[in-house]
Amino acid sequence: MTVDCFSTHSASPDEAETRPRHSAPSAGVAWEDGGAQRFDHDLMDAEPAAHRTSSTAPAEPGRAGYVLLAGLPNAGKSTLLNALVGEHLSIVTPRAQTTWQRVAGIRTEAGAQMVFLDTPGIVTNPRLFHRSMLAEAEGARGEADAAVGVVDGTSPGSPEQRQMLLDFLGRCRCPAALAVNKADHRRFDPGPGGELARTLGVPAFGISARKASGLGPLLAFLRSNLPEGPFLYPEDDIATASTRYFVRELVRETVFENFRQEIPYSVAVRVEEFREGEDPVYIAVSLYVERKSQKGMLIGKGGAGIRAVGARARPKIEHLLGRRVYLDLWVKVWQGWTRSKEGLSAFGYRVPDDIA
Ligand SMILES: Nc1nc2c(ncn2[C@@H]2O[C@H](COP(=O)(O)OP(=O)(O)O)[C@@H](O)[C@H]2O)c(=O)[nH]1
Ligand SMILES: [Mg+2]
Repeated sequence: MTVDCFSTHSASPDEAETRPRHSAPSAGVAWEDGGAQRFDHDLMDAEPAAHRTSSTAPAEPGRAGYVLLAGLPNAGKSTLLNALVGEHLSIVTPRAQTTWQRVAGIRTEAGAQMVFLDTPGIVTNPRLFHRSMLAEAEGARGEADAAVGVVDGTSPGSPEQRQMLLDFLGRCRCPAALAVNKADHRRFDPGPGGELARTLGVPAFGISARKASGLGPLLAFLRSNLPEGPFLYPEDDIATASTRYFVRELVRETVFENFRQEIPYSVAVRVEEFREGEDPVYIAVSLYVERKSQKGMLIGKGGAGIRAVGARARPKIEHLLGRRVYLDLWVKVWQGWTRSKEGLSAFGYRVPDDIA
């Protein structure tokens, strides 16, 4: 396997803050060519969950549970998760099907803890890749204590899509509500969403996930419908996944920002090394494409394409970690990974039950 390596690192180490929450050092980019790749350890998910500060699990009585966020692609599910948790946890792009795994974000308030599960959009595409994502959404539905169907108030979707959403939400065995999203948009029309809610026999709430407005009544509904019980996670936690997971997602999000057409959907990202003990933190990330021709496109002329990904992803990762980062990006080919169950499972995608 041929491998290309590209590194980006902080240009001015001395300027780094201990916790650059909103201002990361400016991007300086170095490009290195070639080099051998090591796969000697895979620490995937070996680190503790992302959290604001460390704490011990609380014993506060109250309500707690998992809340499913489900809907058609582009409805605003990931934007809503981020608004509910108050952090950028889930990838948001104007393009469909960028969330591929459930992303859990935690909101803890006095007496209630909600673990929101952002899921891939509901689609009926026979390709294994899309079926994998639908299986992920269905799996999350099975675990939910409450569900929010997110609908795009500016675009009702086709009759087939609406039926699919109805079927999907109709199979929830828990209290549910609809969030009719994008109320800030001039083309917002709550009509079709309201009709869907009536058909399902659930309440509808008009919201704007982008502006984080209208969330109060939705949250009140969820709070009163969650099971009584102790909190599931420490109060300060905002996510259940490891830092590595978010590093991977930030690189993937950047590929979506920088590339058009099929490239982003063909890229699987894997964190190969994460050396927190070093300053800057050393992170090696592999980007797998499906075909040799895509490798050339991702790398770009003279490495410009992949360097741009590194330059844009690195400040996001530095913001997440609050540390300076040396980011090594490696581009590799895994022929047809989205079409094989070995490829899907190697990158953590769910393999639908009927072909597992
Ligand atoms: N105007 C407006 N746009 C939104 C809102 N919520 C999401 N969007 C946009 O809709 C697109 C899809 O959002 P995303 O959260 O990725 O949708 P998902 O596919 O359901 O996860 C993105 O371009 C968002 O910026 C909203 O409340 N108002
Ligand atoms: Mg999404």
